[in-house]
Amino acid sequence: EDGYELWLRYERLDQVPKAAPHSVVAACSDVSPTLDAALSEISRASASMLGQPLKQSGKISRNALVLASGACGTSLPDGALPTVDQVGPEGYVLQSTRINGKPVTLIAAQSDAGVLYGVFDYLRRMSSGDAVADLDVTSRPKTKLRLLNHWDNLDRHVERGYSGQSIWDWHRLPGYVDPRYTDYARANASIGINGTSLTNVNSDATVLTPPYLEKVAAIANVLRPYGIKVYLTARFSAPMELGGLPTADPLDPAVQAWWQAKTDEIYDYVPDFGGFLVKANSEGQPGPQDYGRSHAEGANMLARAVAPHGGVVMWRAFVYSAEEPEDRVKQAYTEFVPLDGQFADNVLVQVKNGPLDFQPREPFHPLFGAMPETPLMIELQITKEYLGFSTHLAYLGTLWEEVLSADTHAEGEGTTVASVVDGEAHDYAYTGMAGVSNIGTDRNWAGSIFDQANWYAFGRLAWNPDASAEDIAREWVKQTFSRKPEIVNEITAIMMKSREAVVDYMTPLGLTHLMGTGHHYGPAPWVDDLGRADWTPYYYHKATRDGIGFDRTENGSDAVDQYAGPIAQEWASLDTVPDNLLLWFHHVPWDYEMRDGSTLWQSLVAHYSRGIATVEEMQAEWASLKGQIDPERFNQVTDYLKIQHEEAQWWRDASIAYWQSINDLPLPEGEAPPPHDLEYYKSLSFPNAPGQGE
Ligand code: BDP
Repeated sequence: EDGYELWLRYERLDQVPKAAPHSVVAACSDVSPTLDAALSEISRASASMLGQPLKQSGKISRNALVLASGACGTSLPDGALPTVDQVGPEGYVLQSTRINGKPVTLIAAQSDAGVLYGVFDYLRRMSSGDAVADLDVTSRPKTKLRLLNHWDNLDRHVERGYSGQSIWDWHRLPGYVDPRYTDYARANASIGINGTSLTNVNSDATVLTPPYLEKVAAIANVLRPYGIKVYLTARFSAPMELGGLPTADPLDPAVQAWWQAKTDEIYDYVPDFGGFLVKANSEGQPGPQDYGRSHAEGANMLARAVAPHGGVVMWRAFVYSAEEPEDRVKQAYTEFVPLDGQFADNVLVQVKNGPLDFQPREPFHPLFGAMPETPLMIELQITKEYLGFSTHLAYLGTLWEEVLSADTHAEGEGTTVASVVDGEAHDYAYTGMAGVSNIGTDRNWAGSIFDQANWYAFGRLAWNPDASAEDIAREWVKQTFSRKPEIVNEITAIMMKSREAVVDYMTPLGLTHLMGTGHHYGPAPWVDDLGRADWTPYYYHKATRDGIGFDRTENGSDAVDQYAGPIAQEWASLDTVPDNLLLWFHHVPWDYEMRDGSTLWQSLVAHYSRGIATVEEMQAEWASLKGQIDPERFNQVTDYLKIQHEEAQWWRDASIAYWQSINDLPLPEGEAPPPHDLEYYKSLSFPNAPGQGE
C-alpha cells in the first residue's frame, strides 16, 4: 500500500451488491479506444472488487452492464440514449432499466468519453459501497475545460513541486513511453479532467521545436483515449528565440505568420491539440507589453493561430508590472477590466482564486463578475506552495468551496464565483477550471496520501463547482481508505478542519504572504528588504508599534472598491468585515476590540495556539485509527502530522517573537512564550528547501 493506486484501489467488497452485473456489453458496432479503456477499467475493477472480472459479451442478457453512445454505432433502439440536451457532449446517464425485456444497467452518453465518465461514476459508487440497483442518474459537467496545469520544466524539475520530479520523462520520450502515463490518464479521467498543460507557465520555447513536439505527440497518444487533450505553454518571445525574428510584437505580420506556421506544425503532430496557456508580462516573462501592446492584442494573435483548428488560448491574469504598484492585489483588475470585450472568442482569461497568490486565505478575486464579455477560468493551486508543501495535511476542498460559493453580487445577490466560472452569470461560450498540479514521480504521485485528495477534489469541483467539499472528502476516503462509516467519519472530520488549522498557525485574521523568501518554507514576517517592496512580508502586514494590517479602504489603497457595491461596503467597514479578512482590508491598533471582546493581540495569539491545538486533535484522531489502516500509509501520515505539529509550533513561536519585537506587548495570560528569541528564528536558513530560486 504505497498509495500508487490512488482512489482507484477497488478494494474487495464484503458482499456482492444487489443488481451487480453478470456481464458487460458494449452495444456498439465500433469499439473505440475510449470504449476499450472503459471496458478494461471495468474488468480491472470487477476483478478486484468482486473477485473475478466481468465477462465481456456480445449480447445483452439479464443483469448486463450495457455501454452505449451516440458515437459508437449503437445497436440499441431509438430512445435508449440520452439526448444532447440532456447530457451535452460529455455527460452520461446511469439507468437501471430494461432492454429487450431484460433488466440491465445502462451507461449511455452522446460521446464515448461520456460513457467512460459514466463507467467511472458507476465504479465509484460500487467502490464506495453505495447501492448500484435502481439507478437513475444524469450527470454532465458544468465547465467545458477541466485542466491540470503542470509547472514542469523540460529538465524534469517541477516548480513548486513537492512530490519528486516531473512525470514527463522528456529525455526518454518518444522512444520510451512510461506506462505510468496510462495510470495518470485513468486517474484524471475518473474525475472528469479533460485537458493537461504539460509545461511550466515560466516557459521554455524548446518545447515548441520538432523533437519535443514528437515527444508531446507520444504523450497525447496515450491520453487521447481517456478524453484528455494536451496543451502547451507558449513563450511569447519564441519567434525571436526559435524563429530568429528581431521582434515578438504581436502586431508584426512576420510574427503573426511565425505563430501561424508554428501552430499548424503543432497540429500536424497533435491533431486534437487543445491550445496555449500563456503567462506574459508577469514576473519577468516576455509579453505584448514589451512592444506597447495590450494583453488582448497578445492573446488575440495566438487565438487567431489556433482558431482554424478549434484551439483556445488561456491567458493568465496573474500579472504584475515592472514598476512597483501602490497595491499589488489591485493590478490584475486594473489591467484586465478595461480590456473586457476586446479578446477574441476563443480566449479565456485564467484568474487565480484570489488577487494575491494562492495564500491559505484570500478574498475571492475581484475580476470574477467584473468581465461579463470575457470568459474567465478559475486557477486553483493543487500543489501546496503556501500551505505546508506535502507534509502538512491540508484538505483544499474547503478553501475552494469557500471561493466558489462566495457571492460576487455582480449580477445581483447570488452571483457566486461558481456561477461566473460555469458561465451561468454571463453566458460565457467557454468555461473552465485549471488546477496547478501536485503530481510527480513519487510512488504516491502527490507527495502524501492526503495530497491525493486535493487532486481528486479539484477534478470533482471542476465537474461541478457547486459540489460540497465534505461530500467530496467522504467519497475520496471511502475509495482510498475504508468504507466503514466510523473510519469515514473520523478521516473526513480531520480533513474538514485541516485547512483552517493552517490559516490559524500561519496567517490568521486576514494576514498573508508571511512565508520565507523564495522557497516559501516557514515563517519570515520580519523580511522587509527584498528587490521590491511587494515581495516582502512587511509590505503585506505593515506592522508598527501602533497597529497591524493593510489598509485597503478608501483611506488606503482602496482595493476594496474593486468589489461590487454590497461586498465593498461589507468589507470596507470595521463593523461588518469578517474577522478572517480583517487585516487584509484594515490597519487596526493592537488593542482593537474584536467582536468577542478580546483585543486584536489576544485574538491573534489565540489563533496561533488554536491552530496547533487543531493539529494535536488531528494527530490524536489519526492515532485512534491504528490497526484499521495499513501500516505503510498509516505510518507515513503519522510522521507527516508530527512534522506538521513541529512546524505549526515554529510558525506560532517565530510569529509571536516578531510581533512582540514590534508591539512590546506581554503575552496574553496562559500563553507560553516562544522558546527562542527572535534572532534565533531569523537566523534559520533553508538554502536547499524545495522552491529556492523559483
Ligand atoms: C507563484 C509562484 C511562482 C509562479 C507564479 C505564477 O511562486 O513560482 O511562477 O506563482 O503563478 O505562486 O506564475
